[in-house]
Amino acid sequence: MVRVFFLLLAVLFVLVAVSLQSSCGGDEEPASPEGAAGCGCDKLRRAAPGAEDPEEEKEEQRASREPAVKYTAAANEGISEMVFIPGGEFLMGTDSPGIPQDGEGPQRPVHVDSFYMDVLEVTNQQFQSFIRATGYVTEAEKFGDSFVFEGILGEAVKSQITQAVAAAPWWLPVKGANWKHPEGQDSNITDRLDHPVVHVSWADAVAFCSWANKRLPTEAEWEYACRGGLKDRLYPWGNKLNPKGQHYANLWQGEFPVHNSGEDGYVKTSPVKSFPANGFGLYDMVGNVWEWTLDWWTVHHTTDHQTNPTGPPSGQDKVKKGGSYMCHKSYCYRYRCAARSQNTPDSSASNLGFRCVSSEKR
Ligand SMILES: [Ca+2]
Ligand SMILES: [Ca+2]
Repeated sequence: MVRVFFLLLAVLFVLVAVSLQSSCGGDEEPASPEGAAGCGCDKLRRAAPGAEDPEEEKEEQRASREPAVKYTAAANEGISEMVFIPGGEFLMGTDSPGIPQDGEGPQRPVHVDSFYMDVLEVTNQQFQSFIRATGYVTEAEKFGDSFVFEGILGEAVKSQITQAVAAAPWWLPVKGANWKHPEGQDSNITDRLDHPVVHVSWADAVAFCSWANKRLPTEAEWEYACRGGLKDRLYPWGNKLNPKGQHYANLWQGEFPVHNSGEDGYVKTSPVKSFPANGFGLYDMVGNVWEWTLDWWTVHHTTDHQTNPTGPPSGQDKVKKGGSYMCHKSYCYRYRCAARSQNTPDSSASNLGFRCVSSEKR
């Protein structure tokens, strides 16, 4: 049925009205780690009116340095458990990049100060508390749509869609899709309050963390935390994807994008904490949903030793880390700590979420 849908898609007028390129999509590339470079992860991009407006760009750049929206943090006490991440030195990136074009290398010495990090990806329940307390309206709600992976959509919704992302046709802009209606108006989060929130833009994530008196992690903090105290390993738990035949993250098993066997138990998002924590006690650092970071995107990195790096001062895209339930080695080998991808800050999708950090205990 999915193949039939792709055939239909091929004859449909493909508009790239919103080229939001979130996560791991597959790619027209062959099934090899190198092929993962073209997963279309960076194609999800809203063709926002006025995107060329230099004033708007400046505004976005200012927003990268300070929370876009500040809220009182009343009523959010204990909203999410945090764990202490002891600061230290680590090797960021890799000299054996799975996807060199993503700027995974070179490996470089970095120091990060101690901080606290949410143990879990921010859940629907937590995001719902934020919305109820503040009346915040997400960007996807303002735009009126968001990107949903076609493999998790019902036929009725799919039949009404006449657009797709040219470079990644499995991404469909779905009317009415947002954090509380993940697959469009007919869906809801009632039975997945303990799943990570999705369809949140970078600004939405910043707004939530600000409300909780927290902030997004820098890419360096995120990667340091991902490694869980291990040195130069691929994954938060080591170098083997499935030690002793066990799954350690919610990823994609099967042939992307046509068949997800769900061998790890989930074909979509999973409840947070469904897989083992890493050495720092953090869950789902790789897989489940991509996680926004504070940094602007660049693929050029200095090899000089850095302390608490925060990325370039400006840019067009924000860095996201960790891969998602859509990641498979053949198309999106991005569920490694050194892996990275990017999206425009206003992008949102059915596999992109976040977690917050704080320099002080919350
Ligand atoms: Ca899975
Ligand atoms: Ca994750």
